[in-house]
Amino acid sequence: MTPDLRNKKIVVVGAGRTGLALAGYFHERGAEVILSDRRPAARIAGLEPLRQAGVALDLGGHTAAYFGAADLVAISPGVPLSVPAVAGAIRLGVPVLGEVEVAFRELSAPMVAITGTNGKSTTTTLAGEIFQAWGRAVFVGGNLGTPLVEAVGGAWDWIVAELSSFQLEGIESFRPRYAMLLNISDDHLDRYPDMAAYVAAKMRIFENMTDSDVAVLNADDPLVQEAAAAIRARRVEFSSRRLLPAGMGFEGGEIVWRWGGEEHRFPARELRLRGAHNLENVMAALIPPLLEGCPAQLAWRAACSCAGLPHRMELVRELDGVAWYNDSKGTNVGSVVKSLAGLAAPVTLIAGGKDKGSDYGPLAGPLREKVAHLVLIGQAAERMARDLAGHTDTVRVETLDDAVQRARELTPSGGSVLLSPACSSFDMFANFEERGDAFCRAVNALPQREAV
Ligand code: UMA
Ligand code: ADP
Repeated sequence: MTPDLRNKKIVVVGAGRTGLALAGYFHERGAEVILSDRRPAARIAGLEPLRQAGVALDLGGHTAAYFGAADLVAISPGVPLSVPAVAGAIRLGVPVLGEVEVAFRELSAPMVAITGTNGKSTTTTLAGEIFQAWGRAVFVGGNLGTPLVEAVGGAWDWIVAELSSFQLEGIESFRPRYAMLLNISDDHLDRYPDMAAYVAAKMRIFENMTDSDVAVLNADDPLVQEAAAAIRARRVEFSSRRLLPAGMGFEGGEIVWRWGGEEHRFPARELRLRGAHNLENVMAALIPPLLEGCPAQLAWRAACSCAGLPHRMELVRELDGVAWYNDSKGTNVGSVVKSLAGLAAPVTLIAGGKDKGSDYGPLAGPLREKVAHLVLIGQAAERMARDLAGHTDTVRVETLDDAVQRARELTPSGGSVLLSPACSSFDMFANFEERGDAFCRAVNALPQREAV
C-alpha cells in the first residue's frame, strides 16, 4: 500500500545511486525531502532534476539538526549507522531505515534475497535469468546496481535482490520468501569492528523469516553452518562436494537435485560459467525456481546459457601466448583465492587498492603455488607487500597502467595475468567497474610483439 507521506519530513542520507532514487521516491509521495551528502554539490552528479523538483539539499556534510527534526531518516548502504548525525537521530528516537526496508514495505511480489561474501551478483543474475526464461516478470537488482526502491510500482511476479551486509543493517520488517547465504569469509573490516559484527549484519536476512520461508544454505561452508544453526526458516542446502539426501548435491560431474522423491541430474560441463565457485552459484540459483515448480530442464537450459558478468574472471585478451583476466570484482581475499584456483601457474597477479583491514594470510599458499610475480598498486600495497613478501616475487608500482606494463614484461608465453585486487577500488577509482574498464583499456592497447 502506498503510504501517505504528505508533509512528512524525510532526510535521505547519501546522494549516490540509492539516495537519488530514494529522494525521488519520497518526493513523488508528497514528502518534504532533504537530501544530505558529505560531498559538496560540485562532486555529485544527477542532483539538478531533484533540486528543480523542490528537494532540499544539505551538502558538504550532514547537519545534525535536520536529522533530529525528521520524521524519518532513510540511509544509503554506504553510510554507516555510526555517522554522528545518524547516530544522533537514533538517540533522539527518530526512525532510521535502510533503503531495502523502505522498498520492501511497498513490494508485494515474493522475493529471493541473496547474500554471502562472494558470488552474490552472479547468483542473482542467474536466478533472475531462470525466472525470466520461465516467463515470469522479474525485477533483478539491489546491490547488483539498481536500487530496490526502483522496483516499487512495477508489476512483478518475482523480485530477485542481491543484498550486502550494509543494506541488511537498515532492515526492520524485511522478510523474503527465499534467502540465500552463499558463503562467509572476511570482508569489509574497514566498516565492522570484527568478523562477528560483519556476520551478524549478514544474518539479519533471516531474522523475520518463519518455517513457511526457505533458507538456501551452503552445506560445505562451516561458517555458514555455524551462523545459521538457529534460524527459523526451512533449510534447503547445496553442496559442490557430495550428494545430499535432499537438496542440491554433486556427483561424478553432475549436479543432482533431489526433492520430494524426485531426482534430476544436470551435467556441469554444459555450463558456460566455469570454476568450482560458479558451480555453487548455479546450484543455489536453481533452488528457488525449482521449488516454485519451474520445469527442471527449462531452469537448467537458462542456467547453461548464462555467460556471467563483466569484471568477474573476464578473459580480456590473449596476447603473445598470455591470457589476461579482468577480475576487478575480486574485492576481498576469499574471492582472489577462488579466482587463482581456476588458473594454472605461472600467474602474474595484480592486486591492491583500498585496504579493508583484511587478513591477507590466506593468499600465501595460492601465491606460492601459482603466482610467479605479484604486482601491487594502491593504498593497500605497503601492507600487502609486508604481509606477503617472501611468498613470491613482489613489485610495487604507482598506477594500474604501470602494473599492466610490468605484468607484460614479467609474464612468459603460456602464463596468465590476473587483475584480482583483494581490495575495493575507492582509493584510485569511482568503483570496481571503472577500475576494470581502465584495466581492459590498458590491456587492449598493448602492442603485439614483433615476430622474430
Ligand atoms: N556518503 C555520505 N556520508 C557518509 C558516507 C557516504 O554522504 O558517511 C555519500 C557519498 O558521498 C556518496 C553516497 O553516500 O555520495 C554514496 O552512497 P553509497 O555508498 O550507499 O552508494 P550508492 O551509489 O548508493 O550505491 C549503493 C551500493 N554501494 C555501497 O554499498 C558502497 C552499491 O553497491 C549498489 O549497487 C547500489 O547502492 C544500489 O543498490 C556497490 C558496492 O560496492 C556495488 N557494494 C559493496 C560490495 O559489493 O562490496 C557492499
Ligand atoms: P559478489 O557480488 O558477492 O561480489 P560476484 O558474483 O560479483 O560476487 O563475484 C565476485 C568474485 O568473487 C568473482 O570474480 C570470483 O572471484 C568470486 N566468486 C564468485 N562466486 C563465488 C563463490 N560462490 N565463492 C567464492 N568466490 C566466488
